[in-house]
Amino acid sequence: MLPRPRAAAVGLLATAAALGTGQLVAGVLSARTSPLVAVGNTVIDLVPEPVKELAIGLFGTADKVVLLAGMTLVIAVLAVVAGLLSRRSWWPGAVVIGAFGLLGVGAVLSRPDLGPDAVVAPLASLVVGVVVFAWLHQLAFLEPAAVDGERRRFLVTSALVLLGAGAAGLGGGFLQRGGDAALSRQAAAARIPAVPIPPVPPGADFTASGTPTFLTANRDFYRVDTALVAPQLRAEDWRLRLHGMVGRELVLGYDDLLRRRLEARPITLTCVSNEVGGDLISTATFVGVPVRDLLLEAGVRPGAQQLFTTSADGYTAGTPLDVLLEPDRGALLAVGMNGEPLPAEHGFPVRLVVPGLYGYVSATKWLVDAEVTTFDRVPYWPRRGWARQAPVKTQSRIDRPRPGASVPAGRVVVAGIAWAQHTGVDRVEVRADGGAWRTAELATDVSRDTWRMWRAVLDLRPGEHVLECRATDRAGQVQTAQRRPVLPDGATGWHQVRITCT
Ligand SMILES: Nc1nc2c(c(=O)[nH]1)N[C@H]1C(S)=C(S)[C@@H](COP(=O)(O)O)O[C@H]1N2
Ligand SMILES: [Mo]
Repeated sequence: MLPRPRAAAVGLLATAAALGTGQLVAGVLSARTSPLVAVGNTVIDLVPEPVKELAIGLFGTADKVVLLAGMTLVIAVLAVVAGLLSRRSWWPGAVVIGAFGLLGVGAVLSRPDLGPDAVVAPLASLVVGVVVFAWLHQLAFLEPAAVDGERRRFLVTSALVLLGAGAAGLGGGFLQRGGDAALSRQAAAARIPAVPIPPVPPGADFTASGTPTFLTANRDFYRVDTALVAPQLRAEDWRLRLHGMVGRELVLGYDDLLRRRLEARPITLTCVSNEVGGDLISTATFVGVPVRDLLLEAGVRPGAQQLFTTSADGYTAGTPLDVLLEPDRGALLAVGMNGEPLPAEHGFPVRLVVPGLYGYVSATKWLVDAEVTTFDRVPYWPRRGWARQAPVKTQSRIDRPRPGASVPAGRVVVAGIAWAQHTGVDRVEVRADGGAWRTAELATDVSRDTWRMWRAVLDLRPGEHVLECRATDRAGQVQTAQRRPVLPDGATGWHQVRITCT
């Protein structure tokens, strides 16, 4: 019988070799065919809604790292189990690893965005996993006569397998991060015509008092999507078909877009999964082609209700056409973000942005198809219980003092953000301990499509206090106190922050 540590090592090493191979082959072919990524993406699509919500609520933009770490742990445990099952003979473990490989093949085949040729990476992974397992297993048995030499041979081979797997995995990961896509993005920077970008007026934020900056740097911009790795597209290959209930179908390449009238607009994007007080909200200046121009050119036929958009990875969203066709809505097919081509994580080469609607009904990244259709076609999130219509709710958040902070009693500066995209923020009020509301000072107004910073000074006695804020939008709607969860169309309620004054 194999000693336990040796059996476990055989399982772990064979699995590492399998995963490394999968990553490498997928790096050469396409990142999304990596069995690891495909299984992860399948997990994302299959986990029940409450779990997903919890994950986004707990980990926010780090949810992907957490998922990958969890998967690694599960895989490592199964690899050890495979090894331990094979203490006598090689085949039980090989069967476990093979079954595991089949899971990868199945995951890749079930992806809506991948064809049958995508099985190459998971198949290579499966074969390497089983072969390496059988081979290491054979080496792992020690001939009593030649114990030392055999042990060294097993250790050296193991080390080489580990090195090879690591190199393949890293190399694959590097390739997957998109050599070609990254080059294409660099080239795009020079091709996007200079559009006059409205400067952010002085006084648009209160960063000195603890609010975010008015524009969010691209690397700090919140990220929410169902893609474990961002699709790596080249602008040169990009095509968008605008079709369905239209008079004339349009097929557009990246350069066709760039030749059109481009607009630059500061827009605050918000995720419907943003809890009261949450940080799934950011602002950028987007540059792109007005969606309305394209819809008018294609000619929307009577009876059409939504623009059903599909991303390169199969994700879908439905945006109400009456919103997109409003003369002053300002929806864009965006190519630029804060003076750069869209980053890969934010949809390079082209995404949709629509002021005033939560991202899941309006902000399709890696956009490749747009169909004018009725509400009969149900997109990704509404199929999972989320609303079809999702205007952003008037909300506000306290950024300073932080929850649990201890501050000197007396004059306490309270600062934060408020948003009511496409309506605009008219007023923000703050209070302590359920007392009288105090009207906050508002930062310079930039646009009704962006957030607005605010601050106020409260006079607080020593002891514990609960701070609350509420916004009023320009339609006169006061942010409701009623606490509602994010599902199905966005959280409501007042943000409360507990602090201690000393
Ligand atoms: N292709 C694709 N586009 C997508 C999503 C997605 O999962 N896939 N998520 C949407 C959601 S829920 C939000 S809130 C916004 C977030 O955009 P960001 O990641 O650029 O902040 O993208 C939207 N566009
Ligand atoms: Mo979202």
